Amino acid sequence: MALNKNVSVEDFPSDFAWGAATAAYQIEGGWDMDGKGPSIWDTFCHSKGRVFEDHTGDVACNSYQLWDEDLKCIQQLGLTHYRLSFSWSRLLPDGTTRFVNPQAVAYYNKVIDDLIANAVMPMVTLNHFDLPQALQDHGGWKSPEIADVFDSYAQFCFKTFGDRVKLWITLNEPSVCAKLGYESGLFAPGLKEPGTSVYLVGHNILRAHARAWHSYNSHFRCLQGGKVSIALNSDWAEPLDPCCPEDVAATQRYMDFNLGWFACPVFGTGDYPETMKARIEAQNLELGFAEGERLPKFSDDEPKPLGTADFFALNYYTSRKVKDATSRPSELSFTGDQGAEAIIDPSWPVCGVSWLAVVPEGLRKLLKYIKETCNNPAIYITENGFSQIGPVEFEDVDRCQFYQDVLQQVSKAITADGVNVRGYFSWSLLDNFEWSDGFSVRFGLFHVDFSSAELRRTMYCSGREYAAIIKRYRTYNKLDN
Ligand code: GBH
Repeated sequence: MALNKNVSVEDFPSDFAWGAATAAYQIEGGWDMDGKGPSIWDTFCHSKGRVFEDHTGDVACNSYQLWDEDLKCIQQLGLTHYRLSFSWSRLLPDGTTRFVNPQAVAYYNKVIDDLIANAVMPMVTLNHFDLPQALQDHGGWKSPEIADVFDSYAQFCFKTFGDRVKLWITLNEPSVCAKLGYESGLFAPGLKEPGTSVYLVGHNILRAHARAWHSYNSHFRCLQGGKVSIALNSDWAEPLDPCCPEDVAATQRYMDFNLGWFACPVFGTGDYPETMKARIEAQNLELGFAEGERLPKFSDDEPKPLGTADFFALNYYTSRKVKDATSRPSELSFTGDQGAEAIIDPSWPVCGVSWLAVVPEGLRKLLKYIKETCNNPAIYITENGFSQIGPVEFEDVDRCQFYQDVLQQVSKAITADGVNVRGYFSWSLLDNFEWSDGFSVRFGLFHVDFSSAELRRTMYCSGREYAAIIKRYRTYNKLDN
């Protein structure tokens, strides 16, 4: 089947970021090498029955020792930007600045210097799910002290790497961290405390992020001139029955409970969405909680989250149809509070994992929604991708078509909807450790042969496709001469 090639590279601004993304625990391996402390994902994977076939990130793509191979992949794609995350417990083994691991500093210095020597801008996420275990032992994201500890870690990173790193993401996907880590327990630390911890965790993440942004703003921005944000993931949602007012309201609640939970405090009103506060209050009454319980309030005695992002960092994967669920018996859970059921439209193709319905046009609609509800921010799409499962297909035509389609949607958002999209990062550079799915799900532009000792990287057809788009863009903008 011939590909429908439709990306018009001339629609993208001449300083657009063409990137790919990874995360430390998913690629690095070297889980206890050179003085690294354990993270909650080390603990989680080492206890049986948590992850698909008990896979672990002990070795993963071994990027800790094979960074040179990753760099070759980045060069082959012609990326202008690379998004990576630091392993907090590699840099600070017990999570605090009491002890700094010099070998970790040397490793990330080399990565950053090599990127810059190749004219690739690093975008660094300070923490992508892998909280130091030592901090989990003190309550992790449930502990109010975590905001200060994170701030110290962030300041240490700004001080050490900020002369060269100009794009920072404090934390990745707070809603996933809170919901999967503390509500469903599918991700580390694996706690199942539905309807309660999820809001406390979300709150402390916002507090931690706000502190780090303020630290950057007061002590580093002037000298280093970089930008700081937090990566928020969101589905795009539409009512199952657009003529049913309850479904329409439920759809707004779904957006508010997922995106608005973090976007409203940072980009909007400075507080949680009204729909969220109202539903949780109503449920509190029904379930015998006191007024104001469960969803914390922002205190006047510390930095507020409003305005603490220099751009919008969006991770988009999929879309949902939404149906009202408020008439169901009250249940103590995040979904119960949300009062909305999310459904995959049967006409949408699903790639690899069951949650990933492929809806490229949802990205364009979501970008427009963010423009309209978040004050027209500069937006980097910090993750977006397509997975494969089962026998490896090097000629991954569906993924090739996906990148064509999704980038066409981004170009329409820019040209037709006037959204200020500044960059696009494919998830992911490499096949890697896909959290609770282990190595069974492959998101890479490069295949990694996990059965070979060398962990050989081989470009998929979709990698060539993405490289060709970037090449056309570079030629059009005369970036290579
Ligand atoms: C991203 O999250 C992560 O940032 C990245 O590390 C990851 O590799 C990538 O997705 C691909 O998965 O098991 O039914 O409860 C995207 C948001 C949230 C989507 C969790 C999948 C699990 C659904 N993800 N969700 S379920």
